Amino acid sequence: MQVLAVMALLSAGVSAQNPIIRDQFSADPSALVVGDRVYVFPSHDIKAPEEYGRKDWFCMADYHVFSSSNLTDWTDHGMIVDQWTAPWVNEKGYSMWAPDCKQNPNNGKYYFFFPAGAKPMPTADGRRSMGGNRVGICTADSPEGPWTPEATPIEGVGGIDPCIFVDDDGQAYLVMPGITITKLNPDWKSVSTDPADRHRVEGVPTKGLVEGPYLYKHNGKYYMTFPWARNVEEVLAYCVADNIFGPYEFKGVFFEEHANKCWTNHHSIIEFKGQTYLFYHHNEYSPEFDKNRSVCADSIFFEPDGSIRMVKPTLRGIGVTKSTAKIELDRYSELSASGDSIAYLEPSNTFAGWKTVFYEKGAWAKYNTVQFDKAPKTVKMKVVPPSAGKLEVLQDEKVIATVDVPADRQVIEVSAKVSGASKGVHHVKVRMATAGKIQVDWLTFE
Ligand code: FUB
Repeated sequence: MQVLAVMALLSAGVSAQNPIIRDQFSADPSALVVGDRVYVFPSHDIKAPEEYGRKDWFCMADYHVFSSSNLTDWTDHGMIVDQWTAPWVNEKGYSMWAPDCKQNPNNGKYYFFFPAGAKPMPTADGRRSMGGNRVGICTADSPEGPWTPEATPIEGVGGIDPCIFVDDDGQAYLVMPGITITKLNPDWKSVSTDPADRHRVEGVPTKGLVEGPYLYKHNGKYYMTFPWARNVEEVLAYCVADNIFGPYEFKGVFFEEHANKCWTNHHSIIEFKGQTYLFYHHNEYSPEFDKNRSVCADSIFFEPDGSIRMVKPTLRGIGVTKSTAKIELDRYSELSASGDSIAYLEPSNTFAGWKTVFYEKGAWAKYNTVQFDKAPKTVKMKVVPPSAGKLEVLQDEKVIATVDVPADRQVIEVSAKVSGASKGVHHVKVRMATAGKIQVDWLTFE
C-alpha cells in the first residue's frame, strides 16, 4: 500500500453528480437536445450585491448556457445576456427569472426567451409604459451563442417563466403561468392576436399555481406539467390532453416537495438517447436560503398507461461515471441504514462539496453505473482527517481491494492494490471493514 500526502488545493476538482453545475448557483433549468448534446439554459442565482435592496429575495442578473454529451461532464459556454446589455431590461432589477430556449424550424436559429423587469419604455403612441415583468428574446446561430438581444420585449406579453413548445408540424406556442397557451407567429418574435390562437388551460388546480409550466409531448399526447403549491412548498404535477388546446385532464403529482424546504420547484423534460430526463433545481449548496439554488437531473419514466411515475430525486443523478474520474461517493445511489453520513467538506464554502463519513464497521455507500474501460490495478482514495481504519472496495458485491487508512495524517490520498476486478459497467460499493472513522472525499481507479 502506498500513502501520498497531497495539497488541500487538489480538492477543488469536485465532480459530484447532482447538482450538475457545481461552481455557481443555477435554477429553473430549461434543457434542449441538439444533436448528440444536451444544452441547459438555467437562470442564475447570485448573492445580493449592496445596491440590491432585497437580501431575502431572488437576485438574478444574467444567464449562462451549459452543455454535455455524456450527462456527466458539463461545460459552461459563458453568458448569454445580462441586465446591463439587454436594451429593455431594468439594469437594477436583478430579476432575470426562468428562461426557455428552442430552435426555430423556420430559419434554424435558436431563440432564448427570458422574463425580466423592464425599464419604462416608450409605446407606439409616444407615451411611456410602466416597467413590470416582460418577456424578451435573444437569438443565435448556435446554442452556444453568441447571442443578440432584441431591442424590445415581446409586444403584449407580460409575466414570468415563458415556455416555448414546438409541435410536430413546426408551429410554436408560448406557454405562460396561468396557464395560457398562445400561438407564436412564424418570426417567433411576436404572438398571434387572434383569440382562436389563445387558450387558457382548464383542469388544473385553482390555487397554488403561479409559475413555471412546461409543455411536453409524449406518444402523441400533450403533458402540461407545472409547479403547484399544493400545501406549502411546490410539487410538480401534470394534466394531459389529446389536443394542444385541450381539454386537459388533471393526473396528479409526479415530484414531491423538496426535502430541504426549497419553496420553488421548476423543471423541464427532454428525451435523450432513448431515456427521458427531468431537469429541476433544489438548494443543496444553500440549505439555509432557498433563493440560491442548483440544477439537478434525474431519469423520469412513463408507465404503460401513459402516466408519469413518481420521480425520486437522487444525489447520483444521471450519466455514467468513468472509473478513472473522481467518483464522489457522497453522491451515492444507496447508503446503509446506519453508520455513515454525508457532510460538507467546508461548511463555510459549500461549493467545495461533500464527504462520506463512515463511523461503524459494516456501514457502506454504493455508487452505481461506473464504467471500467480496463480492469483496474489500483484504487486511490482521498480521505479527510481525522480518519483511521480500513475500507473495503467492492465491484458489484465482490471485494476487490482493502484500503488501509493510517491515523495522524493531514488530507491524504491512499492507494491500494485491486485484484479480481473486471472491465465493463459496474456498481461500486465502499464498506467500513473496521471500527473507527473514515471520511472519504472521492475515490478513483487507475
Ligand atoms: O427563479 C425565479 C423564479 O423562481 C422562477 O421564475 C420561478 O419559476 C421559480 O423557480
